[in-house]
Amino acid sequence: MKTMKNSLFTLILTLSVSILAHDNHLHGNSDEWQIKAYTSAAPAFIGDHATVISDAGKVLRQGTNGWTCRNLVPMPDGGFADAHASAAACSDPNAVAWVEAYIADKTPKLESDGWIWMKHGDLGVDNFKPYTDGQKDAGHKHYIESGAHMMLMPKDPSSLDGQTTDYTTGAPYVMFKGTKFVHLMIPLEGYYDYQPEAAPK
Ligand SMILES: [Cu+2]
Repeated sequence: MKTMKNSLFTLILTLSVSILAHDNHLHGNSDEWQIKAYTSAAPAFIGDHATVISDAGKVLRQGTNGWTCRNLVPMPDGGFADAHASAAACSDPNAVAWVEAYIADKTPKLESDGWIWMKHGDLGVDNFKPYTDGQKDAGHKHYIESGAHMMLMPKDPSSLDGQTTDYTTGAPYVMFKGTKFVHLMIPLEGYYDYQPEAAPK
């Protein structure tokens, strides 16, 4: 009887541990999951040496190359469904200043142009309206759910004046034109995976 109780206890313990481990894996909220998801927004030769910030703002890993990887949208209860939903991004120091300005709704002040890698894409925005992140079904006219891309965050917003805002040609295009958050989107392979109807015909 004692042995049976013991083995039942062991079974229940094993089951709970594996359910918990599975849960973390599915919901993308463990430190390990966050490091993997966020750093893989850049090529490994950058992501592997980058600092990683958790959703809670904690440094999960100190990097050595000046790049910082983190999520750009807040984590929902239970964690992210996948890296795409987290808007994982790896930014150089100038782009970090841009991201902080966007979060705080302040005018970005950059020392030089900044760069951001987003190989997992994100849940999208209206190309002309800041702070429409993830509002896919809100009826925005120029909503684009991005696949893999890079972004150039300009020190001088007027440097992008001559560039197109058309996101359906595959060429680099301007996002948030006429606002303090204007920047250049650079589509990479797979950019239109989440919105094939916007892809070049
Ligand atoms: Cu953008």
